[in-house]
Amino acid sequence: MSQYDLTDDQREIQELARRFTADAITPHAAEWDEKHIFPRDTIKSAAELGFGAIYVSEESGGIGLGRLEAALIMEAMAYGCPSTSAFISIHNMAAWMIDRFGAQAVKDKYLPSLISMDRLASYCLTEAGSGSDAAALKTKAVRDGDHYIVTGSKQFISGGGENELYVVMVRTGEDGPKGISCLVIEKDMAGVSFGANERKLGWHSQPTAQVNFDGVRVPVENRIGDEGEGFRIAMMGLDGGRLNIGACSLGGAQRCLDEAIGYTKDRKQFGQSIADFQNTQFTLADMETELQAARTLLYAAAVKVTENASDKTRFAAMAKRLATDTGSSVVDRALQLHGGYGYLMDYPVERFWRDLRVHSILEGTNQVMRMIIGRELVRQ
Ligand code: FAD
Ligand code: 2MC
Repeated sequence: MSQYDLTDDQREIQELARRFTADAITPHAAEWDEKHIFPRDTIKSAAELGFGAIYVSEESGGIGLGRLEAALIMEAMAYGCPSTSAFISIHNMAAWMIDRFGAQAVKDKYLPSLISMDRLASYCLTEAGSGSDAAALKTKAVRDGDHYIVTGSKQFISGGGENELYVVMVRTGEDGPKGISCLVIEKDMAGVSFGANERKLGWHSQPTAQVNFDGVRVPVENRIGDEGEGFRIAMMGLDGGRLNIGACSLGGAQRCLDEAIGYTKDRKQFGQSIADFQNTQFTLADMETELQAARTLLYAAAVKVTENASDKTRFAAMAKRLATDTGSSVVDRALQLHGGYGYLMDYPVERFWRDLRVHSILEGTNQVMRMIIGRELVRQ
């Protein structure tokens, strides 16, 4: 076994996720997209394979895998539907934050239902006035005895209005990152409300909505980590989330590369398969090469996050940047190779083109990724 190859266990988990995707995701993804169906039952069935708690510890009831295994699962599921795969990734990020930083009481309260995906979790950092500058968030949590009173609003929340639990970054102290804490807030707590489901270019299989808090009383025991630790916890969650979003781009792009190979072999123009044109083969060659390069970096970054390497954040940012940009570029070329048919909803490529576009924006824009990478380079 080569140093750079997957282990047998990793191949097994990849195969499991691929089979699940082929059976439960791929046949339905176009309909979910077209009709804006949120596939709650399919998501729940992913939990039966442990995919609701991929890197929640075994001690807490998760399957305790590493970030490379998580990336393999996300990549495999994105081959069918990047939007649904990414949704499951966000749930995993929230569950991991509770497991890694929560006290036993909050873990006992929430983890079992998150692991089984009877309850689904959102991650709430962004606000209308603070997207890239996340540490400027204003949602306020004021202590009142055994509770916090939470007031404010979160923007663009994946799963907003649908999910039962919200892992929310709130301000409990001073301005800036050190005044931020992390609370678990339930959908049914008094004072929680939701904006309309956003109308989006892609990611149609999942809702995105504003989440509003109007004097919501949240027990202090729902805090994850200490007061003032919320920003660091949020960023550590995103180290893994960014890998997964990158993996979703890789899976989606791989699907489109495979579609493009099949299509160009079948389609004839000028009396021959368009796959026989050198331009087609060169285009396919570049797509494959760039995809493999991005995948290699992403898998290396995933190992660094698992091992808590000192440069893990930079590697996760580099991997997210490269995988999402490469993914979109590969899908765009696949669409071009389909000619006019690539633009039609009769073929899957246009859906992947729309779904992957947002991966360069969310979980930190690719400009923010460059900022994280560049800052560290000049600091060294
Ligand atoms: P801005 O921060 O206003 O950025 C606008 C532009 O300015 C971008 O191109 C950006 O790169 C650039 N820019 C900003 N600062 C700099 C800088 N310093 N240097 C160079 N360029 C800069 N958030 C959550 O918390 N939870 C979710 O579940 C969630 N889900 C989402 C789902 C969808 C479909 C979308 C679209 C967004 C979601 N988000 C979520 C929010 C997402 O993380 C933000 O949209 C993203 O971080 C960018 O913030 P912004 O939209 O406010 O853009
Ligand atoms: N791990 C651990 N600690 C971290 C960290 C990480 N990955 N990143 C930052 N920190 C710490 C950092 O060390 C510092 O602590 P200290 O002062 O003790 O050293 C503290 O957090 C503040 O960090 P910075 O000084 O880097 O904060 P700054 O405000 O300058 O910039 C930036 C942070 C821009 C990197 C951050 O705001 C960011 O990532 N912005 C993008 C926002 C984002 O990704 N949003 C995604 C929302 S979720 C989503 O889209 C979904 C679909 C779910």
